[in-house]
Amino acid sequence: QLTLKERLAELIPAEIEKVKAIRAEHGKKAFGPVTVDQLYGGMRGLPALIWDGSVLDPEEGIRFRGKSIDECKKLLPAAPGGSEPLPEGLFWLLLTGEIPSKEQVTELSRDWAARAEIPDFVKEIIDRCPPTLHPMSQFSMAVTALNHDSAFAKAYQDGVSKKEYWGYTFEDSMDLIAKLPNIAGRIYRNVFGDGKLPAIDSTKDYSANLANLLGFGDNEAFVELLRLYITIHTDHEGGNVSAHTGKLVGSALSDPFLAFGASLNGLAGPLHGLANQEVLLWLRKMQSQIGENATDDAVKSYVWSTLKSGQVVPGYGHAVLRKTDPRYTAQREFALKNLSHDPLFKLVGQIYDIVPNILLEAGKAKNPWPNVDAHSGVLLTHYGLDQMQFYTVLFGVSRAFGVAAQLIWDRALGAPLERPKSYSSEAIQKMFKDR
Ligand code: CMX
Repeated sequence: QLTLKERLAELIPAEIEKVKAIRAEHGKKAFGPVTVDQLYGGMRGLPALIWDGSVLDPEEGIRFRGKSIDECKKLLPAAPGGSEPLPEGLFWLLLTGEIPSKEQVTELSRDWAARAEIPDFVKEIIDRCPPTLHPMSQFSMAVTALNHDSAFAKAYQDGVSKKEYWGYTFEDSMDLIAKLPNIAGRIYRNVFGDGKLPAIDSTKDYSANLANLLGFGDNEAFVELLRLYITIHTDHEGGNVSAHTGKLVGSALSDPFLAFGASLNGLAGPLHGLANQEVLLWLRKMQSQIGENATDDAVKSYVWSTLKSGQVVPGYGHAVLRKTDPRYTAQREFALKNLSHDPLFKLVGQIYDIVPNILLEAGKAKNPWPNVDAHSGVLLTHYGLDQMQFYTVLFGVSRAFGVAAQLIWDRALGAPLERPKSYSSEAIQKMFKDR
């Protein structure tokens, strides 16, 4: 059976030809008009990027290489005795468009375990962070520092040919993904525990090792949750802040550690990945104000008070989606199966029945439905991982899979430096003076 790198080496030449042919045939065709609103409005809907790994349909949600979350759950290999998909399989799918065999997935788990150790100086960087420094800042610092050993950066300095870029990017990406559990685990244990970490077990899968580093290795339900969690958080097409940042920074031929460090800083914003922390804070604040078994009316007036004080309802709305996020639904299904009586899960369900109507009535949000972040914290809290400042780190570990896959393909296809055009408001006024 081929390794992932061997299979990629087979696929790349045909893909290069495919892109050449598309550009030769369609290269000069237009997508349609670009409006001034799009320039001022966060480029919403602007066609600007190519990424085959995943595509987001506003109504249906994400598909990874054409496969819905439900299809991935059915098709991707699970751990022995488990039923959730292994994220190793999703990484294979993102990179190749193919479903790997059980053996290929096991080989990836083994490879990542073998690469998991982090350099001593990176351990020291993490250990010297004050526990008051947000885990995401610690995370991005540690990831950036991994560039010390970048195979790509070294090869570039040694004058390697462009044709070889993807191979070094692949090696760095594998190292990056492999080292994240040790980084995340160290941050978690330093900030919330006694700083002591168990060793990686080379016979276990990625999620089992991560769970163990966090102190939940004995809880098989939590391990299964992590497998699902990582799988659904990996990628969300190319334009979201973390994915696009990774691609943008990578386009300067910054190595995968530098590029993904930048992704993490974007993910750390409250309108993006930090929303999973914000949801839990918001729920806890709600409970402290209106009690644990609040009536619908009390919840409604709490939601309105959030909106009236000029804040967003975290976990609701989306820049592209216009329906309930299937990543939310996948987590809800997990909860129904494993923790249906959890009081906080019930509150999340109660909010689902209330918030969309209020957001519609308020009349601003284009999408009143929940996104992925509305649900994840409740599941983690159920198993005892209730330190919400850590939640976005887990999102970050997962997002590395998508960003890495994109970086590898960008280097394989020779993606150029990104450099869109910016305009001044004065130029816009002049340009459209008489139109
Ligand atoms: N609560 C209150 N107001 C909201 C809202 C929400 N959940 N979602 C959107 N709005 C408001 C916007 O703030 C905006 O207000 P202004 O006109 O005053 O600026 C208006 O509705 C229109 O916004 P939109 O076009 O519907 O949404 P955007 O594409 O601009 O932004 C997002 C999308 C996700 C940032 C926004 O819905 C939001 O802030 N949601 C809450 C934070 C959140 O859950 N983020 C996580 C997203 C998923 C992820 O990346 O992890």
